[in-house]
Amino acid sequence: MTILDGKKISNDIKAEIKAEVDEMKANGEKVPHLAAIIVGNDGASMTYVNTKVKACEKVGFESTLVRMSSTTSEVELMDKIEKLNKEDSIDGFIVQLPLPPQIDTQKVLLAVDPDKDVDGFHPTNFGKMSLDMTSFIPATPFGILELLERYNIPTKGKHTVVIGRSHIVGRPMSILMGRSGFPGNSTVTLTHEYTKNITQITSQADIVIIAVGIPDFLKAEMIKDDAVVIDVGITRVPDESTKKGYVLKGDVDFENASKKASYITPVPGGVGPMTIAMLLKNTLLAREQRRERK
Ligand code: BQF
Repeated sequence: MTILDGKKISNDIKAEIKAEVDEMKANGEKVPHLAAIIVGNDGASMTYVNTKVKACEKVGFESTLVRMSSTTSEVELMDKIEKLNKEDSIDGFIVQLPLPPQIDTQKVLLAVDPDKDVDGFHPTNFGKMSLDMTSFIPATPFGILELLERYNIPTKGKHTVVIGRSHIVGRPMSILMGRSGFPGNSTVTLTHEYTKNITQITSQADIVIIAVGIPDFLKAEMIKDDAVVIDVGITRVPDESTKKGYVLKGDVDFENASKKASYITPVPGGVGPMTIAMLLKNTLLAREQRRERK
């Protein structure tokens, strides 16, 4: 069994990005600039967005954090998005999810300029991705592709089972694994909460990608010998014995499934760090595309 070391690979990617930024600087070019809007002060969301700002610093990007109160109206948020769309110094920006209930997330994501949509959540980018056109690929699915590629894990003709149909992970992942090329060329099954006899399906999977947010959902008994297991879950479970007061739990019963799997991602240190690295990658691509356009 090989552990897919997302922490290490993400550091490799960050070093590659930093080298490109250093070259941009040496050539007197503008460096990539990422902005993030966070609405409210949810603990996990603040952690995520701070991780992103720190990652920008590490690779030499400029970053701007826009903090808005939890009582922000949809109109106020839309105004801010319009400003970032127009602001020439910003190459890409994200709206940290989830948003408070008074705000319509779909409407907000539609307002982001697709050329600055480094999260790849705008329908234009989702459509382009589905049609094999150049687009921003959502950071988590992009990170999973990158892990499969860098560990040279065969995907052609394999049966990939994706568990969970979220717009951010499961749905795009199911599309990407079925595209032509590597990683891709998989036969894909997308399962969700109404799927009957899920064990019968997962037992036939060469690759299982799970993103449901339910700790220990995938048991060793549900996978076949030598399956590749990608765990996207990152649930905070209260734990008084730790400094933070919680531990991160994946969707996979790692202790037992790891004995059966050929490759498996840990939590933490698997897919999570890859998400951050690929957000940076998308921001670098956004800068390069904007540079070419003018
Ligand atoms: C790690 C996210 C659910 C909802 C909104 C490193 C992250 C997580 C784990 C991280 C996530 C999850 C992010 C680890 C960003 C991934 O070491 O295992 C990094 O920061 N993530 C997000 O921005 O919004 C979310 C999950």
